[in-house]
Amino acid sequence: MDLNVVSQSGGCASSGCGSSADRLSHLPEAIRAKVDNHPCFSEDAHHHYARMHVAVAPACNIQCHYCNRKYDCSNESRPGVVSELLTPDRAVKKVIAVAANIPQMTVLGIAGPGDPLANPERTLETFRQLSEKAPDIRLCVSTNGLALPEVVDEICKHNIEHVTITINCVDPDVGAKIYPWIFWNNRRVKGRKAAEILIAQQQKGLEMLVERGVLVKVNSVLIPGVNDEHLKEVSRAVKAKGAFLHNVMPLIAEPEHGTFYGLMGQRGPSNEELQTLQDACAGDMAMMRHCRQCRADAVGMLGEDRGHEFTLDKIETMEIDYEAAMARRAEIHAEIEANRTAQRQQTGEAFVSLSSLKRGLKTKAAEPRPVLMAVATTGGGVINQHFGHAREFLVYEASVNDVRFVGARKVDLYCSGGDTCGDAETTLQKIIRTLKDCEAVLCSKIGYEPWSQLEEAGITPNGEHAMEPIEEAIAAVYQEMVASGQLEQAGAEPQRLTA
Ligand code: CLF
Ligand code: SF4
Repeated sequence: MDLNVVSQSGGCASSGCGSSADRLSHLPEAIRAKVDNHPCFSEDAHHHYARMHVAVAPACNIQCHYCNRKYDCSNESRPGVVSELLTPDRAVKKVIAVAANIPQMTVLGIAGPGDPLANPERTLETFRQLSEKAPDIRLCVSTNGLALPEVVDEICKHNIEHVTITINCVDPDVGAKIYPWIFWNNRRVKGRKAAEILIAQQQKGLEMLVERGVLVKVNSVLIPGVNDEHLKEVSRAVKAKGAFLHNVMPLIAEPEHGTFYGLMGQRGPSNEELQTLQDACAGDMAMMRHCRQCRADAVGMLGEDRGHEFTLDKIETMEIDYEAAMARRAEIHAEIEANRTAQRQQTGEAFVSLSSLKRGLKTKAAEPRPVLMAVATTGGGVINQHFGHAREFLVYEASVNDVRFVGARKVDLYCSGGDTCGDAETTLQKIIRTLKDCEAVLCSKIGYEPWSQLEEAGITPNGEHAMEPIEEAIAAVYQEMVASGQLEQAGAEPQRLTA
């Protein structure tokens, strides 16, 4: 079965696309059921559902040049983060507590702090207990792939439906620049030979998982000058083997993290470089663009971390009736699904109206140019956050074809009140720099000061679409921009279109 059918790249060009939620609608029912509420495997689900990680796996069997072992595995996490290590028993207690208190949680992932499959007993014991005690939670694991082929059958036994393999290259010459060594058959193997073994294991593991019906996401770290061009070939190769989704993440390399790349001054990609490469790979397979490079002990919606609410001492004091919590979770999931259906319908109508714009054009040259817009949201798929409270903005591209998600951009908190107000101007300038390629910011509210500075920077603040579904609101703002004539392409015959 070809699983590579989710298009997040704009997809159908002619008649107006469905929303990101609709882009799953053509998948076979069995696959859709596995991804529809997984916040990483479905872009739309990440607005509505949460995940958690438990850090049970301390050891690693390879060395990546972007990793310092004092910190979490950088194959999924932001470098420089240290997670609290748990035993499998404690991890299971924590999952039960979180699942009972955060009803949106649908997935438990193990992603570090080392490589989960280099710690097979701890990882598999955690999964084994959870598949018995919390059968309504999906299980997910992330690995560098070296030990994968040997544990694939164990993974399947424990009901693990989603696996992520970090594959940065399919060429050992490229690999030799990323991995100084691997630990293989009780000895350290270095250089090209190490990369050759790692690549062979990753590819074999991927094939074995696909054969067994497990959904595989491939993560790749984009390292400018090392594997940037090569990642297009990686995307083609993993698609051909049946991977479901490709997540190209930016290298984060700072000297203070003490990694090889950080210390040697290897730079990470700009937002534009990342987006260009994701677009180039999107021709070959479905791309994940909403990854937040979570901690190995992250809890909550993607982009938020509620781990401090579930420390071991707090968990000890919680009385949990998991049967009752499961029933409540099921009710809340039904409410979420009803909301999603309503949002899909509203967004679908907005998209039909977008496509009518296109039909009204005389020539391709007259087509209004696409526009990037940033959105402040706390989740739920709607515009519901004050500009000053946003810690990240979701960036979308609107065009006459559709509205597509481009990526999440983290920012410092502009308005935290109290003593930090003296820094506000500087922080605001940083936010404006982060959003410099956007032409509008949609939020529930915004203060006078940021409003005027955004306008001065050529970014139009917009608080008129509070509580509306994101894609619908963006489509409406885009149509207003088209109608005002501000998006006409240079040299095109002027047109005045109405939505
Ligand atoms: Fe965790 Fe990873 Fe499973 Fe998701 S995270 S193990 S697939 S449940 Fe998701 Fe976080 Fe990105 Fe990972 S946003 S870092 S891709
Ligand atoms: Fe670090 Fe993860 Fe690479 Fe291991 S696989 S070296 S933990 S980034």
